[in-house]
Amino acid sequence: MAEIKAEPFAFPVKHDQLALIVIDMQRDFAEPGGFGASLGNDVSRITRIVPDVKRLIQGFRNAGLPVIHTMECHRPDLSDLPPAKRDRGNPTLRIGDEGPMGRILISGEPGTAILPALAPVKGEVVIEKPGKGAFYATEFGEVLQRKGIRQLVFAGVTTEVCVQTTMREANDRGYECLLAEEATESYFPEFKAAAIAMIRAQGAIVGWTAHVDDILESIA
Ligand code: C5J
Repeated sequence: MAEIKAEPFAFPVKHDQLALIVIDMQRDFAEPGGFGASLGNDVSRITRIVPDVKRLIQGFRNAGLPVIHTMECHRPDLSDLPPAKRDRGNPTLRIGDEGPMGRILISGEPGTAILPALAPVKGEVVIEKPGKGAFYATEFGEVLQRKGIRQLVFAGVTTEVCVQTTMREANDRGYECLLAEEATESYFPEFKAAAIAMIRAQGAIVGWTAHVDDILESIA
């Protein structure tokens, strides 16, 4: 059985069932003027992981393995945005408001797009999700089933919100999940560290974590 060096123990990889899931690498979370910045966050933390996310994506593409992207966003009429989500916190710009990159986290707006360096290529699935998890109110589960995918390598942002939520949803549905440590980030370094520790605690209770180099080596 092929393995990826991982924590808390080796990940038993089945390459014919493996996909990379890139969570929400959107301008709204990574650039000044977007949603992340409107909440008072230092978005430069997010842009720093772009090179590692990029080489992970490239490795999967080179190996002919699926890359699936997600985007957190809402319909222009806000019909999929619960008031509880819109009104949460005290941002300078709320979801749906007009900002310097268009309407915040609205499908089709410039700021909602995936960062150009990580843009999907022809044939790659992009899941638009109104929640933090990728399974809620989307076709994500059906896409995975249709493609015969059972093992998910995760990259993207933020570690403790949309990445961890999706990993937990996937874990409950029977998927084996592996988080690429250098290819995920939080606005809060202590939250990233805690999420990594939680995921792999108690014998990989939510999943495994591994270094990007070790993942790439296994699919080369
Ligand atoms: C957040 C996300 N943090 N993609 N979204 O609101 O993690």
